[in-house]
Amino acid sequence: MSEVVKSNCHYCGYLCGFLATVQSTEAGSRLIDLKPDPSRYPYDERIVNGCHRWRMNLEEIDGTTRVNHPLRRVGERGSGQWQRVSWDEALDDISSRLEKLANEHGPQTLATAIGGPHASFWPLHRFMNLFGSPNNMGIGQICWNPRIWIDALTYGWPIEVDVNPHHSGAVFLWGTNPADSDNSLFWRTLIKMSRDGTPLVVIDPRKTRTAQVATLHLAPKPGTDCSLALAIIHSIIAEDRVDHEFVERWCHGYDELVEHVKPFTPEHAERITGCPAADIVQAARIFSEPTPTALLSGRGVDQLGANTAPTHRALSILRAITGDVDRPGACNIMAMSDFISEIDLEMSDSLSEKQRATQLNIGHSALQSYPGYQGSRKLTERFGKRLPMRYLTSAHPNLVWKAMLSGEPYPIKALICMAANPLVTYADTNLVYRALHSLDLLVVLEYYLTPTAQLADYVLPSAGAFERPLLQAHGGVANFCYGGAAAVEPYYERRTDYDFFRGLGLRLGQLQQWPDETLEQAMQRTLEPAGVSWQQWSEQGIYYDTPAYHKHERLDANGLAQGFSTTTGRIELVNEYLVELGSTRLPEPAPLDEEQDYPFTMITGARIQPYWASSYFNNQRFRQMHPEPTAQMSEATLQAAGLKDGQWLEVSTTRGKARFLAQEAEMIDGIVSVEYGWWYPEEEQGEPHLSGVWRSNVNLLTSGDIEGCEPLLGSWTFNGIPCALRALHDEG
Ligand SMILES: Nc1nc2c(c(=O)[nH]1)N[C@H]1C(S)=C(S)[C@@H](COP(=O)(O)OP(=O)(O)OC[C@H]3O[C@@H](n4cnc5c(=O)[nH]c(N)nc54)[C@H](O)[C@@H]3O)O[C@H]1N2
Ligand SMILES: Nc1nc2c(c(=O)[nH]1)N[C@H]1C(S)=C(S)[C@@H](COP(=O)(O)OP(=O)(O)OC[C@H]3O[C@@H](n4cnc5c(=O)[nH]c(N)nc54)[C@H](O)[C@@H]3O)O[C@H]1N2
Ligand code: SF4
Ligand SMILES: [Mo]
Repeated sequence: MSEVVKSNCHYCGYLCGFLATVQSTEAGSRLIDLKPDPSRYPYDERIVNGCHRWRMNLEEIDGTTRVNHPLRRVGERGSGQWQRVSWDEALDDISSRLEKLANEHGPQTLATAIGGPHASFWPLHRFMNLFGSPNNMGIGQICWNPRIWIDALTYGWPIEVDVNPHHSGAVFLWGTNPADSDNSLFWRTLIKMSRDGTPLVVIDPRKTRTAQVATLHLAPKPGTDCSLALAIIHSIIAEDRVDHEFVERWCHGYDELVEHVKPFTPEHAERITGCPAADIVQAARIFSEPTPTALLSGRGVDQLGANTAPTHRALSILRAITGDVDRPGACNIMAMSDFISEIDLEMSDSLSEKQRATQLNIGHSALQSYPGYQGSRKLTERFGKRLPMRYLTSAHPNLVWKAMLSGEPYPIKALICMAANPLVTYADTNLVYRALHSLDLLVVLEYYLTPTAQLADYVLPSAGAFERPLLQAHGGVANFCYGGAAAVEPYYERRTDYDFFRGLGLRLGQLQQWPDETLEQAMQRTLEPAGVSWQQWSEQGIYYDTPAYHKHERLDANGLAQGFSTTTGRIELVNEYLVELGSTRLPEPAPLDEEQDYPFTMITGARIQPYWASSYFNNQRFRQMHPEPTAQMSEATLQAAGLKDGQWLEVSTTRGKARFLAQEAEMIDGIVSVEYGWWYPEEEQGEPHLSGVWRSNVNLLTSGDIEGCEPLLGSWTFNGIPCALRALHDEG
């Protein structure tokens, strides 16, 4: 007997809807066919046709390379020898060991590590809040958080960039390459807009596929973006193309800004960034046309170490002085959700002040911390809004790894890793490796035996797409969520990550706080306040409220305009709250990293298809499409380094070395763009090989040392790292 169920792919954050044919068998329900579902958000025929990944679902759900049973380490850590155990045995043992460690060292001795936006992380955060540990670490400091924080403090709440063919007069893409990082309609919309004559400006050191369709491409030296943005602001002011009416009424600190940007002339920026002054002026003119301009930034800006926050501040000012805030075709200040939002799901208010004060970031990231959060909450709460707390206050990975190794300022003895592969994706693989080895308890929730999982005490099998319901809610800062129901029960002994944290919680006295037996029930409860039933929602695949614009003009009960929920009630060009936290009044570029003997500059992790971070390297078809890890550079750089296109080379930094295949590409000279995520799932597991993690893993070359991180957010540098290049004469 078979039936058709509406469910979702989850091989990227887009969560396309599919019609899943499910057959009942003696072994349980089985997924036997998938068809794109035109009835549900975000269906687009061209997306699924162009997508390399979704057909993998049918092969992978029954995959023998997946982790299918709870595994306990036998033998030395990393020996690659496992014993199958039951979930109850695993949960009983893990919970009693955690209890013992907490009694000895305090609950903060347990850390968690999370990854990119694959999963619902709130069950992990809820567990940690109730357990009493503030020490969740992630990659937020270099992905998403910088933009969310700076926009929230400049405009009072995060924005959604509104690239809209009907309204946008121009589009700026700054350090983002949707041609390769986004399977969605967004990229196709951009191509169409650019064909229809909407000016598209791309700011990227590489001539990416996105840059190839641009009207104007500015290729700055990595990390010089703040100077570039300040020069664009300078030029807009100098040519008197500011939206004076908007600025006078709604912005704070404009006169100071005018003084501040005086030295940042286009000619000055040309010397620093390498972009021609005439192009900078042209970019300023395009940006400041009276029609709305949509400006979207990406990881090129988030991963600039000390320059991350200043650059974001300059970009947020750019939107403000041209009136491109909460305006259709530019951006929308988002709403708090009608359904239960992240902050309440994660139960952040249950973590005591005393425990918050132990978080490993205090004194190092003034904003990305509990005190930083509390100050911002006073501002957003005036408009009844609360940002998610756990992710935006996360512990700093570098301090957590070092606490594992040194016991300072206190010991970190246990780590739970969920939907993350820190040995490959976090900065400084050697440090991460030594830290993982020092642990008393390492638990990894995974689909695969990743290099990180190979070092674990327990690897627990997670339920994936079609085996679990999905509800994605834009990190708790917007009033929309999308996803759908599971199609089948999890195969083998896989369980949802929710089940794991609930199972642990119930064993550790969190009896009241996990009322829902299943993830689906928890999601039904999440939707209740919005007045939609689970059936209704999963049928449609989305809950959505039409965004309102120009909300600052709304009148309150006293007839006063609402303004923005910042310290001054205006858009803060001079950011009073950041000043309170010890930052400069206006954005100032930080010096770039330089190292003697490392004459080239490395950027890392530019997205490639068909891979995703450290995932899908097990797919043989993909490996044929893109067989080797590359280091791209211009013809002149190849020559300067004594390399040939297609030759293996060694890239080295002060941290280490790794090998890549040289590939000629159009980009500025002196820069090398190195792929990230590489390991070899087909190769030998366990120590010392760990499926080839030591060969071409770019994070062997990166550093997250706290001393070099940005002081508000703790962002480290993945783009703009001094490196050396050396030809290799073997096969790699
Ligand atoms: N040098 C350098 N490093 C980078 C970057 C860079 O540009 N340069 N980019 C950074 C960025 S932006 C990000 S987001 C990170 C990504 O880093 P990660 O998130 O660590 O990497 P992924 O490979 O995406 O995912 C890790 C694992 O999650 C598992 N997984 C997927 N879904 C689930 C789930 O629902 N439950 C569980 N339990 N497991 C699941 C996958 O099998 C995979 O092994 O990398 C960061 N690292
Ligand atoms: N195929 C694929 N898609 C993905 C992912 C994946 O791993 N694979 N990862 C997902 C994740 S986790 C994320 S966060 C998003 C990221 O999405 P994007 O932000 O679009 O990611 P990137 O392709 O890394 O784009 C960053 C661009 O910044 C440029 N850049 C590097 N240094 C600088 C600099 O100093 N200044 C400027 N202006 N630009 C610079 C790089 O050349 C690169 O083209 O993609 C998501 N989509
Ligand atoms: S774009 Fe492809 S991988 Fe992403 S959800 Fe849709 S079908 Fe899956
Ligand atoms: Mo990311």
